[in-house]
Amino acid sequence: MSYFALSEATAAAHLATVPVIHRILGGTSADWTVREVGDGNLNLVFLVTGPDGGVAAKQALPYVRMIGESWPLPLSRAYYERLALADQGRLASARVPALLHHDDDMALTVMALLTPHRALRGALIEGLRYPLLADHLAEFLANTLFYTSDLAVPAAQKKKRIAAYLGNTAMCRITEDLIFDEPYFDAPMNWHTAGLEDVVAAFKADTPLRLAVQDLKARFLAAPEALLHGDLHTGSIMVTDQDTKVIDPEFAFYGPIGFDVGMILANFWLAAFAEPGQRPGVPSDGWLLLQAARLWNGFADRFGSHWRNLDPLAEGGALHAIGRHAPALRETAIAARIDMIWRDALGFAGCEIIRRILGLAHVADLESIADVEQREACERRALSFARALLLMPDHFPEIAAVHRAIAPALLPA
Ligand code: SR1
Ligand code: MG
Repeated sequence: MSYFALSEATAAAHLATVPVIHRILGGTSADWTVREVGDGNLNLVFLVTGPDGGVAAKQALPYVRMIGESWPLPLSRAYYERLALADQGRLASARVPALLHHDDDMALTVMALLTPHRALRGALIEGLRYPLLADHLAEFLANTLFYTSDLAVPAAQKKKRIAAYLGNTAMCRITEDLIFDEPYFDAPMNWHTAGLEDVVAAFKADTPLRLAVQDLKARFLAAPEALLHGDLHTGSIMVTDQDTKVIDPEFAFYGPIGFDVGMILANFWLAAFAEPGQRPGVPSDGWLLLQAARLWNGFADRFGSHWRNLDPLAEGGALHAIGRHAPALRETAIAARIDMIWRDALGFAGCEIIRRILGLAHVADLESIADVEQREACERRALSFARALLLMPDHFPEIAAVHRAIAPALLPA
């Protein structure tokens, strides 16, 4: 079938041609309810419910939804998303939605309906708390990043997996431009809260900052360490009290492990910086920073455990060999590797915070602060912190040091 964009009017009839979907929904397509709920920047998302159950159908558009047809984007991103969902599903099955159906021609992926889940970003803005969230995210990150890396996968096999994702260039290009370049020059689609003009000008003129960001761009471009989600912000996470699912891996490719880790930490930190503006006068309960710490520490612990649990006699990945030839060095190697990931994550987090305030794609955590002066104050504090992450990583040898630096910014406005 050749591609056409589905609508609320046509989605049911189209999905009714897929037997597995028909079985899950029950009845006939006339009994089904379809709602298009996509609120991300790129795609259509249909929630379809029938007498017996529901599904979520995600369809790529041939352009960037938030901008329109003037910014074309290949449908092939749906192919890479399905590939990543399958790979991540093997490594962290409880943390990704079940894949039910995929159609490359229609750029359509149908997944189990996540209910009663909701997107994490909106829930955090409302001040909701989730007891298992940080552990679940640590599990997702450690499993997907460790078990696709050179620690676990033999070199020839790993190169084949890198190759399998190499074509996702248009999505990588969005990240290359929007995160690492555009916030630092007068890109036409940049925008910012009124009042931040001095910071915009200062960042453009900040040579050490721009060079630090370029170093991270170089890591992003040329460090295929593991299969990344590639866009791990709080809008890509669905939650309930008991469950966490990571969705939307359409930016997936093999890149530096610290990128995924830094993206999600940055989004927790952005939520924390937004809190005083969201709830003026209310002291922070510190939960967001606690989650960031639990997430990082949980990730580092699991990453180390996965390494220690590798079969010492198996071939494993190329970086596993040291464990066989020099077992006494293994603990040092684990600590050094985790430290490298931490350093990268700090830098990538700094880039993410800056682009979410000065670039094209902002976050609702800050944008929903109605009082412009409050918003500007929160954003100034976040930008100054992000600059410190990029230029003074030695000041933050562990996450507790980061949180000591952030804490004063969380005092009631
Ligand atoms: C044009 S796409 C803008 C942003 O939305 C996606 O979710 C990614 O974060 C991308 O950078
Ligand atoms: Mg997305």
